Amino acid sequence: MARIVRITWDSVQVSKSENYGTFGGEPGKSAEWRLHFVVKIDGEERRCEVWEKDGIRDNNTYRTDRHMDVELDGGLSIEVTGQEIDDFSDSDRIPGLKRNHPPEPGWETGGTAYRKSARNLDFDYAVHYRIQYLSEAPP
Ligand SMILES: [Ca+2]
Ligand SMILES: [Ca+2]
Repeated sequence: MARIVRITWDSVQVSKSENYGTFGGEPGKSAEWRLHFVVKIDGEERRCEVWEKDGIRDNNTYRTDRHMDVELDGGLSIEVTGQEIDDFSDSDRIPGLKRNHPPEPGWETGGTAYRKSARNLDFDYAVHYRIQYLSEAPP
């Protein structure tokens, strides 16, 4: 029986939430974000949750506070993809991120915290998350 790991998505730290302005930019000063938090084993999706929030502004951190438990019966990786929602045109793609996670000693002792960022001309953000074992190591 493989061990169970918990991936806790703590927060999204937004440095640049959109390109605002009159010429083809987002109206106003805040944006509508939708992120997909994905956990994969051996490249196959095991868990996915959507986090949606309006009123996303530059230089703010937003709590996401959700977790996913998966059986670690292969190589763990995380992935985030997203869109910024627009009512009168196609939504904008928020740059995604992905990272492979070979097991680390810190997973045994309360978990290891990670930060992974992504950016392009219009968006810049980092996702903070933790990984820990929920079940004991086999004897
Ligand atoms: Ca937009
Ligand atoms: Ca928008």
